Amino acid sequence: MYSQGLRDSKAGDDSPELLEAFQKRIDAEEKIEPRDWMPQAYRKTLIRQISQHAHSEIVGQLPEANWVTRAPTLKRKLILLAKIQDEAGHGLYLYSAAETLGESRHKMYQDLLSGKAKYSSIFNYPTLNWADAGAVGWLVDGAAIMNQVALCRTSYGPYSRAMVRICKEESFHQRQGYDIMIKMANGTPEQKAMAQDALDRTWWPSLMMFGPSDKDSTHSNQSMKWKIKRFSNDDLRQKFIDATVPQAEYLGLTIPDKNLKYNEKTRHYDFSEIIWDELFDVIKGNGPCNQQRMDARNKAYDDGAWVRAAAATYAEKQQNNKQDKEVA
Ligand code: BYC
Repeated sequence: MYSQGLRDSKAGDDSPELLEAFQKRIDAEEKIEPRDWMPQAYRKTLIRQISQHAHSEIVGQLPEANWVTRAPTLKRKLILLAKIQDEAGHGLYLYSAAETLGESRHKMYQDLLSGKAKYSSIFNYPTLNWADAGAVGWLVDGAAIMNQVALCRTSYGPYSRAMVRICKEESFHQRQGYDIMIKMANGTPEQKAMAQDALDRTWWPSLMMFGPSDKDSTHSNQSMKWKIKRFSNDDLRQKFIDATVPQAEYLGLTIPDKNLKYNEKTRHYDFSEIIWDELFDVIKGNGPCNQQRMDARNKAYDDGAWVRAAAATYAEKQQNNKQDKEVA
């Protein structure tokens, strides 16, 4: 943990002057840096959001990992491996960004493993056919980019800087997914049916990635005031739908929503009500793959115990050698 000299209030004693000065900095679009004064609730909200984001990147490797051994060509396998490796990197940048707020990586990770911390609902759905690897890249990474491009302008400096690099990589991920979809949609009738099936199953869960509707979002108001979030959940969801419908049309695939229709007046697509009970159920741990995902993360952690022990022993030896040299 490399954050030192944290400066914020004790619970409840944020003075109005400090809060006002802080809000002025936010309104002036100044970035807040790790050693700056910040309200305790701002710090807490960031630790919550950034650590959940990091967990999503780490757990998000699992659905695609399902296809590494069965990717149809060596080239597809290499691309998929590179993408999954990028997701691990994103998780690490994000844990580092959260550490600058004074939270230890160990604590964040334990919260994931115990089921206390959330991660994105989307990763609790299975990837059943090869076209799912395409749909994940196209829709899941596509939704992620829509949300993350906005986060490049988030008010907390380390988070916004991490997002710039992450977005560059996510845009490659989205394109590789769409490239798989193009191939499948223009392939044999069976391949096109697989692409349609993947879209049918991934569409609604990808819309749920943006979170509950604005009226049910507990954190949005305050997070928007602090410019942690730059757009509301519903606004980003709408942007994503507007951008994605023409892409589905180009593929010759049908988005599974009978009410999806361009509205000339609003210049946006109208769409059906999302089944919110499904989102809340998955968040509570009752999605199709929640248990499988948690078991996989816990097993990886347990299997890696010897690596952590070896690394700690090596670090200790290095430290002792350094001290010996200093004494000599
Ligand atoms: N799933 O008040 P709200 C990726 C929770 S990974 C689960 O609107 P907020 C990728 C929410 O946490 C990209 N939980 O919250 C990786 C809150 O619970 P708590 C992941 C959800 O924070 C590998 C409660 O519901 N992206 O790209 O203002 C392969 C109330 O919600 C969800 C990020 O993490 C959900 N879908 O807004 C491929 C982006 N939605 O904490 C791709 C960063 C809501 O009170 N995060 N909840 O217990 C954000 O932008 C915001 O946190 C959210 C939610 C928009 C997700």
